[in-house]
Amino acid sequence: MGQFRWLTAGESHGKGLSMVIEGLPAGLPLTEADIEPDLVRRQGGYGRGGRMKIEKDHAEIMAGVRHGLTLGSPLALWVQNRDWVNWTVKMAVEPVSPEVEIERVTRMRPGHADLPGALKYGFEDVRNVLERASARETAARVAVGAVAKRLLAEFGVVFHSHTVAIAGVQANIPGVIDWDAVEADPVRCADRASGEAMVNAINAAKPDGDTVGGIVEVRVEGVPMGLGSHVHWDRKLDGRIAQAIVSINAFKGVEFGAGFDGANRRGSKVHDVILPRDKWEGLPWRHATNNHGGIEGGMSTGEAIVVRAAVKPIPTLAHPLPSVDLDTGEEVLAHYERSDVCVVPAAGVVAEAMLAIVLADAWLEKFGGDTLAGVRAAYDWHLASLQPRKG
Ligand code: EPS
Repeated sequence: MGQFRWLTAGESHGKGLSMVIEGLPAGLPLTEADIEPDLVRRQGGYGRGGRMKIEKDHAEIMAGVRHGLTLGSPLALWVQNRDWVNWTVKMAVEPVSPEVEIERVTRMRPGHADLPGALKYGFEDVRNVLERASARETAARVAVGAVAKRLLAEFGVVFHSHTVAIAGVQANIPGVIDWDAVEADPVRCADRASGEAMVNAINAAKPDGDTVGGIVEVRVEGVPMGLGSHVHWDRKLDGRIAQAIVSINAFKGVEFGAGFDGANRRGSKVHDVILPRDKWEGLPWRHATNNHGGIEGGMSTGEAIVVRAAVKPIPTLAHPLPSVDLDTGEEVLAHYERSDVCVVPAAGVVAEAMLAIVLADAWLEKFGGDTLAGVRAAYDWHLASLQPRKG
């Protein structure tokens, strides 16, 4: 743990987002073009608000790469906020003259960080909380996640995500998913008819000034058996993934494989039979099914890692809920600026990024080395070791 270390900084309407990653091996091919596609994917999805028309996220590599290869030194990234030009006074870094009146936010939004954040940090202006609590920060996570994916791509690890539900509309998930169709779908749904119904649900919420949440699923192929560990609680791969996923803004739940549904079945209908060697295809030690979602005993099994997560409706409502004023404690309507009706399609991309970060960390813990060649040698040795013990 802590092999792939990273930090983000940045306020939603500040100058931009800064990221530092420490622990990448030297010699990994990396360019800004490797990060771009996920930033574009995160900005899309039906139901976003006006902000996404302003931003055009691009991650600039400020340090850690020379001539297209990582140096083993910290990688520094920068994503500019295009909206900053509209906030230079309200979000000025330097003190502003007392003559300039800065309108404070005091009408706290239920469901946001406003109330506990303002009280905990002693603020009189809720903006000091909401700027950092904003999901703008997920752009930083996606940039870091794209770097993690670039490392894992060297070993054939592939990430996908899709929308399983929006506003209670459940997707009819096909047995084999056409991932290009998911990327082309306005809500990133694997079934067009279900996606259409989801779009209708978003359209129905908008005139009511309301928001909608949903469920996303991430599938990761190509992770070998043996990442994570059974020996201690904080080394368990599923525990680490759960923490990372639930740390994403508005995420309220996570499940692996059969998840909550598995809790209602008998054991014989949940546990995945281990297949004998004459049935292994490609990988060693295959299972007949994947209800375990690719992780058993806190370790990857070699099957696809399948994680689903619940995303609550975002709390900034155009028709605000009743709330309380920070100054007076009296009832008021909650603050409203501008917001999204639905962020579920983008949430899948963010969940992919967090999963990639945890897997890159676990990868470097198991196969770590100062150079990409060293990581590859440890990986190759591990794969070769995954054989029946006798014969
Ligand atoms: C957000 C509110 C909206 C979103 C924002 C998250 O921003 P604004 O307040 O500028 O309208 O668009 O998301 C992003 C900026 C982004 O890049 O995803 C919030 O309050 O959480």
